[in-house]
Amino acid sequence: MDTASKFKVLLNDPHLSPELKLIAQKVYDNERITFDEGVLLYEKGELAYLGTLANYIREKRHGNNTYFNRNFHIEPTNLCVYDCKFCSYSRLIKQRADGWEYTMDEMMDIVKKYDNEPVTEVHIVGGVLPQYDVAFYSELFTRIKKHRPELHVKALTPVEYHYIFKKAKIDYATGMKLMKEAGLESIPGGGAEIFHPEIREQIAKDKCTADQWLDIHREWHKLGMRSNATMLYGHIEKYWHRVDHMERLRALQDETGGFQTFIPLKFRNQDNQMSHVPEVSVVEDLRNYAIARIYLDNFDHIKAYWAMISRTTAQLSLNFGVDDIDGTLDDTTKIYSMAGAEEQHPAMSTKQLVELIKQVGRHPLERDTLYNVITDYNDFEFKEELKPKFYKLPVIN
Ligand code: V47
Ligand code: SF4
Repeated sequence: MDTASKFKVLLNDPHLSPELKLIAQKVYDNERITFDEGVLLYEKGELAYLGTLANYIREKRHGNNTYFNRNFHIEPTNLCVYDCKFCSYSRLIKQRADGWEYTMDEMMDIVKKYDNEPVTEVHIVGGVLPQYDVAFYSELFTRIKKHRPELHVKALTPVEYHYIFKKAKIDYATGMKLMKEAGLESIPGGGAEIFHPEIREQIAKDKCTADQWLDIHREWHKLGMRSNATMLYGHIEKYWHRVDHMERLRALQDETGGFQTFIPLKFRNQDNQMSHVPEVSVVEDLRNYAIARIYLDNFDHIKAYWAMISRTTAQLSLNFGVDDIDGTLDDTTKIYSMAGAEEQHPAMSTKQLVELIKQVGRHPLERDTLYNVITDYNDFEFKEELKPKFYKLPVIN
């Protein structure tokens, strides 16, 4: 049965409660759901029901298309002046010897190691330290673009921007303009966590507030630029905090249209100050993807970060609203493996990722950061297995 027929069966299901039927009808009619309806979906929506709604939206927007891009990460440091309770980095500032703090040249060495690799994006994000200031990052972006002009620089979050602009005594609009002039091309979705102060003050005290996070994205969008948004879910927040989070994003997206992708990030509890908080189930992960797809009606893409949730959950997510998988990775991303991600050395070759997508009947497309399609892998013949590479990174003591 195709997705639209499944939807019709659901609309005629005599066992479905009137409230859930009303929401289903709204989705069918392409109408926006309210805050209270979002909470109701979390409280009452069963997996199969949510999957039918989310998959309907997903296939209406993207058919079977499933996007991925080839990027690499630079984490400038794993030390941080902030003390987010969920973060494996925050405790390290007290044991500075266990950390790394890359110099500009060391970061450029990482970029150069990918010179002959078909990557299209560098994703730069890590801890916050005073030596990484406006001048440092401006020079880094400029040097990367000079070295490899076609490499898209997706870097830093409002957490870093708020910190460095405050130190430089410049406002967000001026700061983001300077970053753009230096070579920054988009902003990743990190640092959002949970916006509501009731939760934010407990898990991410002192770093930028929700309004500051949103203001920095707003200023960036005003420059005609794009960014992503995340939500760290499945810890001490209640369902309505998740809806509040998505509501704030949906409102800003109505205003600017600058967000490309929403990435729900599952809280992992290893080696951080919230290790006593249990992790949520895979069913909850899938329900959460589905509700995000339904609630964020003005976001084009919902992305699953496979290294964090396992390959199998990533495959399942493609039936629960997700149309984008991040990504072919090497082992340069430490923040998740340190927090207990499924994959301690997240690495997947393009061929493996393409197979993973095809196994569940979807159509793999390599995209660039702005979702221009680079290669259609549906009928692509791989001549040789491109093995993921493990690069040894310099360790700074
Ligand atoms: O903001 C930290 C999260 C984020 C944990 O934009 C944790 O394309 C779970 O934002 N359990 C940074 N999550 C990563 C990020 C991201 C990732 C992939 C793609 C994109 C994109 C953005 O990592 C942080 C925080 O929410 N994080 N610790 C943890 N224990
Ligand atoms: Fe620092 Fe980010 Fe970790 Fe918070 S989540 S401690 S801001 S690296």
